[in-house]
Amino acid sequence: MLIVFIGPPGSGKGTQARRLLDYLHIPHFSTGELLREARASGSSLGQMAAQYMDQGRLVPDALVLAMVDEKLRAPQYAKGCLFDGFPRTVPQARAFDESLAKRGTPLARVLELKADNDELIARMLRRASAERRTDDNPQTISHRMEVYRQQTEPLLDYYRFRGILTPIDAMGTPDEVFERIKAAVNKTP
Ligand code: B4P
Repeated sequence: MLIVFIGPPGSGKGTQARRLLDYLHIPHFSTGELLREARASGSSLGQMAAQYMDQGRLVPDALVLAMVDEKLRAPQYAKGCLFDGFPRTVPQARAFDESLAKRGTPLARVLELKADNDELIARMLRRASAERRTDDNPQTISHRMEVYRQQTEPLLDYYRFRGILTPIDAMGTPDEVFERIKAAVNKTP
């Protein structure tokens, strides 16, 4: 089963992906985590990506797609996967579709996590003090929200049109949100 999580920063993509992978026993593929790992490794990709991430901008499609293409060749992703934070733009979604068509593995479901702006900001500010992520500061957070509206929200129509988009209320505790996600996944053919 191939599942995609789409949602604004702070909506719980990473949080819920970790729960769902334990439930479905499929691997987790987070472009945010891969980019943070690339950055920590000091690779040229990581250094380039860091400049965008620290400003709250999306890493350019060509860089992300090259990284995804290489990583997705690993056999562990052949049967099923939970994509968290990818695709994030319409060009990424189109390239992703082409690659899935070649593999003969269509997307089963796209889950859209929805939460109020004030709650999203509060969550990221709490994470800022706990984890010290370089992109969790008030200025960058507000830019990331704007980038989501401009560059990622158009993807919702792309998947809604195909009948595979399910909105999930991401307000409430992580356990409450996870119950809604499980219900949506269990209805997926
Ligand atoms: P991501 O790593 O995807 O980060 P994010 O959008 O902030 O979401 P994340 O998954 O980390 O947070 P979550 O909502 O779970 O991306 C970071 C950056 O990488 C992007 O800005 C971009 O620059 C780059 N990037 C990544 N993918 C890319 C792509 N495909 N193309 C281009 N660039 C890309 O949780 C946030 C906090 O809320 C946590 O502390 C969590 O504990 C808390 N929380 C979650 N659910 C909660 C709940 N129900 N109640 C209370 N707190 C909750």
